[in-house]
Amino acid sequence: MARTAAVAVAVLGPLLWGCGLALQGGMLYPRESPSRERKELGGLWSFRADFSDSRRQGFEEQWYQRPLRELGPTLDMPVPSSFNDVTQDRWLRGFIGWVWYEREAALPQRWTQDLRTRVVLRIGSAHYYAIVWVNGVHVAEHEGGHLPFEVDISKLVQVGPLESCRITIAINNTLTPNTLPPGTILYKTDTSKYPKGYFVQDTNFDFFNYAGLHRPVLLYTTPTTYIDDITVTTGVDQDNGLVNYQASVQGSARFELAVRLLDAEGQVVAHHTGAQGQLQVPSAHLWWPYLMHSYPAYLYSLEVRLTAQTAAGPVSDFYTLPVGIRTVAVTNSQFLINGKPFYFHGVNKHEDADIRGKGFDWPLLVKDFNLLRWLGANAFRTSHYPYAEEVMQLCDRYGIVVIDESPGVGIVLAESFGNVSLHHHLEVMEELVRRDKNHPAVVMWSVANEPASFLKPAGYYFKTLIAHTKALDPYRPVTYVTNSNYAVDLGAPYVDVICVNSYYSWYHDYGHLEVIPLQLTTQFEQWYSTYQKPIIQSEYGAETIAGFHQDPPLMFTEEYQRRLLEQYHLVLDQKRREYVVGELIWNFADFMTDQSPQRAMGNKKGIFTRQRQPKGAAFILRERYWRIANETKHLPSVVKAQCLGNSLFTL
Ligand code: GCB
Repeated sequence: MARTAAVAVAVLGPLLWGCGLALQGGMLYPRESPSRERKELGGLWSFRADFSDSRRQGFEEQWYQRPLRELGPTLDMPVPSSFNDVTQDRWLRGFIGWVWYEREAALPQRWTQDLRTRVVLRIGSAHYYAIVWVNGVHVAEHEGGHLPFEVDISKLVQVGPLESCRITIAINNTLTPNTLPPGTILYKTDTSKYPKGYFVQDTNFDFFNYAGLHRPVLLYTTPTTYIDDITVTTGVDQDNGLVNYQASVQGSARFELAVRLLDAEGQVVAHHTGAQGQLQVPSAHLWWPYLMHSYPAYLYSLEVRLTAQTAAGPVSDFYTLPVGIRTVAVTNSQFLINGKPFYFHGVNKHEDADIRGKGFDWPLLVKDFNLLRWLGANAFRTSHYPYAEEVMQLCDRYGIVVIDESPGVGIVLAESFGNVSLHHHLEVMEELVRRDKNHPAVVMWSVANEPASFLKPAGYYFKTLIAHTKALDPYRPVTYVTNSNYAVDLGAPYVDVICVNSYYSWYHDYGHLEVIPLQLTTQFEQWYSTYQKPIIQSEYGAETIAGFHQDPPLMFTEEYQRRLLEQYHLVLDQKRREYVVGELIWNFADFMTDQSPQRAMGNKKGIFTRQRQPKGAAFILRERYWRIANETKHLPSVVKAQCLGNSLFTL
């Protein structure tokens, strides 16, 4: 963004720096049930960006007090979507500061009149800092652009005859050294070069800082006494599946809980009563990753039924949680799922597409999963922030294993390793684990990507962050992704798996593909001899403009991308027999970045274009991933035959 306006962070300060909201509530994904309803608030919202120099006009004029359209011009803005690419306004595309969203929501009569109903407003993601008002009353604030937050608005809507309510959300996309990801507002003060008040947002990450209401906004109901949270962990004892559950209830201390576990055919296989317990499932179907079993991604349903006595009479609440029974473990050279060695052959993704930016979109999501399965990918990393909950649900259903990453990307300034940042980072990990803990697909947490982990405070920072994450979830390994030198990575002693990014023959030794085998071998051997931990090649790749061809290969052509991959694969094929447990290509698809001379309309390292069409490299990887899947010997013979015959495989 470049615009003459004295924004800024100093002025926004009191609102931006007030992090430290204690986690409240379990944040169970809103599902319909006999006791719960939901109402999507997607569609067109009224929208206005606050272009005033101070960016505070909206607060000064209290834009939340009256309908936005009564206070000035508004735009139609689709939700969910980023706002940046939807209009023809170049200032809005790069806008930094507060934008305002508003819409009226019609309310079913029962919601406003039945005082035993609890009405909750849930926002899937508002990037980056959000303040929410309902009918002009301040109800919530949230810091962080990639995780959901919600607020009970029953008291505001149960106030006599009311047919609708007005929801106003102000969102600020400014990134500071203490946000996640961090950023800096740079004021350009040389008046011979820049107009007065000129500033830009500087960041240390390689994707466009899209902003807006990126994920579904919805209202849902529960009874006033309700199931607030469920935590499930699973184990395997010989043939028995073990499902440990713990449920928490809000609204009454006098309640009973009954729990049933149903198999995929709807048959009850175990039951229990009480707020916690262990269900034993004889001859359990385990949750296996895609291509590792003839019936991958087996899901049971955990039905939780609450009955409570309240002053207003008896109340019931029902919630059903999908459950996959599986175990995860790490040795010094293997990653084990259900006790069997698992090799990650997959991709890194981004939430990114034309027009909608980071906005959630079902057609795009289903297309991406179809491409992953076509490719024979069994895993991806949520580079570089948590993805929508609906993505995690599809991973559970299709058996796509996930390395679930926090938005800790671009932590390079000393200030971003201080206590304020660390405190926020710990809180974000709490929000992430709270949201994703029950997904069988999630097998590892990644707390950061490419931090300056050679800086002195990084040792304490990662020791604390990883210990905290393990305390939150003792059942999953924890890592962060490094591009550091193996000898001076101060966080590496604390991770369970070394995830390393490298771009040989791309960011150096331009064009010299022949040096890759030596350099990559050295990389693996040095990391392994220093730490004796399993290693994942968590990024590698080459910028490739679809349709550029040259043989012998030159950089940016499809041929170069293919040859570079092949050089990496020579070494990966040796080392995966030793201690390398995975390879994730950078990137699944081309994606938008800030403008710079290094980026031609975004990052083009995708094996698919931004429109999800394959480049030549996609076919190389497809052949490879299916071949590796075959080697594991778990693949059912019919799938094997299709794969070996290279016939078009669709599931
Ligand atoms: C990296 C980063 C990723 C970039 C990629 C690249 O190491 O983790 O965010 O996009 O390199 O293409 O340079």
